Amino acid sequence: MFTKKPYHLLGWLSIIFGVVMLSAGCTSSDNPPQTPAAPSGHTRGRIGITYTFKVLAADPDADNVAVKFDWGDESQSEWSNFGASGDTVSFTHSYSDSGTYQIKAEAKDNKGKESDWSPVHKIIIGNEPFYDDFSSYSVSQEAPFGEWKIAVHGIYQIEQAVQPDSNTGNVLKTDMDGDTPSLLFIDGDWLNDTFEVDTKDGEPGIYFRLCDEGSRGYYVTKASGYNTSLLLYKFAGGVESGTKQKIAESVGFNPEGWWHLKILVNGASIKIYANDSLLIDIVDNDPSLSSGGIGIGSRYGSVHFDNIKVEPIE
Ligand SMILES: [Ca+2]
Ligand SMILES: [Ca+2]
Repeated sequence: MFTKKPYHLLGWLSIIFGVVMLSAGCTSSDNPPQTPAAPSGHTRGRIGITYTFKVLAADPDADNVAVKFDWGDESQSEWSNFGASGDTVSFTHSYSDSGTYQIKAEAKDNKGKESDWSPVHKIIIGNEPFYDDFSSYSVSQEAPFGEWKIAVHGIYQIEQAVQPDSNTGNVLKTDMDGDTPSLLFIDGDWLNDTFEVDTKDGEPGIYFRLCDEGSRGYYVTKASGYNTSLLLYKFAGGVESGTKQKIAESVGFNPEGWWHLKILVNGASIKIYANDSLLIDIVDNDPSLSSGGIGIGSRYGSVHFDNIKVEPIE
């Protein structure tokens, strides 16, 4: 039919050409936002507590972007307000049941184009125990791995070594970055619990009730050299340059090789056992540090860790 009426063919061709040009114009001027990276935030929490999760949203055309979260409990957030491309957007959420939830986010630009869903961030709700013997990582692997996140830059590497049980296996070696103490942590929210670690060498930092992404909390360390003691500090404003306050000390503590630390926190009571001896037993009533995460790192020199265990007290 077009051959009989060539002017119709020309008309159709010009329409098709116009549509192709129009859509080419659209795709070059409005691409969807980049698929966001997995949201960040707590990996462990408790029922009914509100936690903050963050995601960075960016658009290749530098359009303003809004973000929406899927909380993994069959609920989603509203879209956020539009903000500048490259901004980090925060949302809060609480869970009403225990379980493991997969949190993801998507972005849309102010022209209505939506990104794909991000990879998921997992959170375990319900005051669950935690255990890590580092066997699930590969030798020479460096943190972050598993649920461990870096709060302060340093060296965190899986090594093969003789473990506390005398068998050869994976342990974690942490070291300082220049003069700065290192801190690797689990962004959990345990209330009352026992926290146990095996450690050897150097002066470890063993942190508990960590809040604000590891920037404040308690830590235990061992002083070696001229003074040998087990020390308990409270710190705020980061372990690198913030304030610290010594709240307990047990002198004459100088173990050889692997030693076992157990911290029992229950309300304001803090009991610290080293190789099963109760060395520190104090009450520190501080409502701003009533729950939080755990951490390990080097206060001085190179330190080894194995068999990290947290068990909530019901
Ligand atoms: Ca765009
Ligand atoms: Ca191990």
